[in-house]
Amino acid sequence: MNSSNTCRVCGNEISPFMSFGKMPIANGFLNEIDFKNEYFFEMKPSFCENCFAFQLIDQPDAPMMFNENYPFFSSLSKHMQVHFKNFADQLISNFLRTKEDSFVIELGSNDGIMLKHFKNSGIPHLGIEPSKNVADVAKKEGINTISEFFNENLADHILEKHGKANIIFAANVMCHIPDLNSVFAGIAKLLTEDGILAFEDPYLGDMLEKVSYDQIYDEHIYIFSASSVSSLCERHDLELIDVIPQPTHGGSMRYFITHKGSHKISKNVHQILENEEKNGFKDPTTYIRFKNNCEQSKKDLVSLLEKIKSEKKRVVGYGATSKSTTILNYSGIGNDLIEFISDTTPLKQNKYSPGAHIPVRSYEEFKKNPPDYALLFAWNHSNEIFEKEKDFEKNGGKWIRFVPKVEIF
Ligand code: DWN
Ligand code: ZN
Repeated sequence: MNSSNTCRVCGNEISPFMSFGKMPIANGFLNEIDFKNEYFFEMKPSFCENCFAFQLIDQPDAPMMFNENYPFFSSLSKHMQVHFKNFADQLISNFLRTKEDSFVIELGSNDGIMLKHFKNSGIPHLGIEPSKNVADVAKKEGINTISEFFNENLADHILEKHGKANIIFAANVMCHIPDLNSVFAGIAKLLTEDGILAFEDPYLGDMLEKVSYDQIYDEHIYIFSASSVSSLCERHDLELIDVIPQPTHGGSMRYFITHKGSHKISKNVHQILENEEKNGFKDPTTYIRFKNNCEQSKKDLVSLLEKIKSEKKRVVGYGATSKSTTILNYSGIGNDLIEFISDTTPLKQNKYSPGAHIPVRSYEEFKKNPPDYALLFAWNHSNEIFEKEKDFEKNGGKWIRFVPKVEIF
């Protein structure tokens, strides 16, 4: 367990502003025989008043979360495939002078969903992906990948072997890594003088506004704001030069970072920092309000599901997301309220959801026996899902969502 009562970024004292209670490994889908040995930790978020890093007090050790059984494969979403193609195109056209003489690195490259576009353009590249089974998928596609955790040490090895990188990028990865100082120190060494770090993660502003507290789970040790990213950069002589909001994963932010003084700072950066200040991101009372909103959202969801149960209607979960582990365990929702969760990932199917132990079934079962209500756990993929579920709606099926508020629609 990685526990800290001091801020992992700046060392300031921190304390939790709430507890979500006992949580299992969010992607620890399990068999019945493993119920008795299931691992739990108390999930308590906190906020650093010095460097503004929103973080968990405790996080399970990395190999408990990312290992050869990691069940999340980015390429399963068609919309995310398009998103990452666009991200790759943006980086190639804006930040690479030549293709062949460049070198790019992706941290947490998963199944190669983004890096393959660099490979296909003949750009020397390296993916770093600690979950071996996922890294193997990328390797099979001919994408150069090593299965390691990135830190300053690994950066030294890469530097020795490959030299400096023109672009380092990461998507939905940085917020998973507890020792960001080691990661940023490594990045500062690895980036060429005019190199660029581009990364994106769920944005604190969206989470506070939409009460999407399901963004918080073991893997997501941080939820970033521009203020916290900017403060982290300063510690490493780096500089936040641009930010671009993204619609993915329920509202994300893409950050562009360089060595200090090497690029012009966009006005977006000044604007977002001002907005965050104005909207109370640095004010502890904002987080007390968030806590109250989480409690209300949980009450609303449980009473809606209980009402539906009393009407003897069927509810099935749609998407066994990591996020659903937080919703189900914080709200105490189990198999009595949700019949099963439908998911397209073979590694999750015919297992049970972490902690709540709701059976996970294939998508074919959802199609064969559609419920009265589908609880939209994969709400961040709404557009993609609604496109393919027109029949469900036509046949009288209804959706339940809990972001931005609990409702049937
Ligand atoms: O940061 C992270 C993000 C990027 O991905 C990781 N820590 C883990 C993971 O989080 P998640 O599990 O909450 O991600 P998704 O993308 O919301 O998961 C969607 C789940 O729903 C997958 O298991 C696939 C499934 N799904 C489905 O059954 N039918 C997804 C779609 C689009 C569908 O149509
Ligand atoms: Zn701090």
